[in-house]
Amino acid sequence: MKTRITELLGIEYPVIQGGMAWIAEYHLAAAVSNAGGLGLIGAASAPAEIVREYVRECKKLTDKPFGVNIMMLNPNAPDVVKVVIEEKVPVVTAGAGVLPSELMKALKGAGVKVIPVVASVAQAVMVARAGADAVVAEGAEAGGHIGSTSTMALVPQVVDAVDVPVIAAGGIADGRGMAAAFMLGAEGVQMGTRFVAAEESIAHADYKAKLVKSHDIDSIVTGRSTGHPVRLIRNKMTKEYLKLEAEGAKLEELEQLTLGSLRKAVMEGDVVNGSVMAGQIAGMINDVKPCKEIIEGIVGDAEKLLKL
Ligand code: TUI
Repeated sequence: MKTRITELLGIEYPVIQGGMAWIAEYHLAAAVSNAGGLGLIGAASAPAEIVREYVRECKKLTDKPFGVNIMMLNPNAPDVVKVVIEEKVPVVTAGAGVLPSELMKALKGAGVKVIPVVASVAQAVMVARAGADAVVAEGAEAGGHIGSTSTMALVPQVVDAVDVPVIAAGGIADGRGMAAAFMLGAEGVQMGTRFVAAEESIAHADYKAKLVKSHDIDSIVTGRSTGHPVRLIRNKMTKEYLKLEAEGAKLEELEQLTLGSLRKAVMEGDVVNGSVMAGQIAGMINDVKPCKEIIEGIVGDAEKLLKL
C-alpha cells in the first residue's frame, strides 16, 4: 500500500506503532519495522543515555527505518533530541505537549523527519507551520494521555486544515478501522493497544491477558481535573484515583497513587494496583500474535475494503 506516509518514511505499509511508555522498547520497535511498518522506541521519561542504548539495540535487530517518540512532559526532552540526532534516527514523533520550535529546527536541520502527535486542529496547524513532515491526529479513544475530540471527528478536520499527510490514531485495531481512517482522509494509521498485545511486546503476560479479557466499556479516564487525562482499563487503582479526584484531592496525593504504576503493570503484571493504559478498542483484541501477522492482516483487510 503506497501513500505519502510510506514514501516519506521509506516503509512498506502505512502502519505506525505508538510510542508507548515502558512498552515501546526496542524489541517491539524492531519487530514492527521488520514487518514493514514503522516501529517506535518510546523515550517516555527515560534518561537520554538509556534511549541511546535502546536505539543501538534496535539497530542490531533491524536494518529498516524506525523512530523515537519523545514525550514532551519529560524535562529531558532536549537531551533526547540530541541523542536522536547523534544516533541518526530517521524519524521522531512527539506528543503529550508541543515540540518547541527550537527542537523542531534542530531535528529538521539534522534531516530527521518530525511527526508531532496532535489532539486538535489548532495544534496541527501550528506544527505544520513550524515544519512538521506529517501529523498523527490522535482521538480520545486512544489509551494513555489523551485530548477530548474523537478520532471520527478529529481526523477529517485535521485533514482539511493541513497540507501534510495525516496519520489517524485512537480506536484503530483492524482492517475496518484502517479503511475507515483512510475514508476520512488519513494516509496512515498509528496503533498502540493492538501492539501491546503483540508477541514481541515486553508487556507482562498478565497485562496482555487483561486486554484480551476486556470489553468495550472497560476503559475509563482519570486525571480530568488535573489537566492530564489518561485512559486506562478500570481496576482497583482507577477506582481509588477517581474517588480521590471526586473528593478534590491534591495533585501530589493523586500522583502518589500513580507513581510508578505503569511500570508496575507493564513489568510486574500487577493489573490490580497498576496503570493498565489501553484504548477503547481493547475490547476487540482477542489474541496475542506476532507483529507481522497483525500488520499483514490489517493491511490486507483494509485493502480489500478500500478496493485497492
Ligand atoms: O502522549 C500521548 N500518550 C501518552 S503519554 C503517556 S505518559 C503520561 N502518563 C501519565 C500522565 C501523562 C503522561 C501516556 N500516554 N499521546 C499523544 C498525545 N499528545 N495525546 C494528547 C497529546 C497532546 C496533548 C496536549 C499534544 C499536545 C498538547 O498540547 C498541550 C498544549 O500545551 O497545547
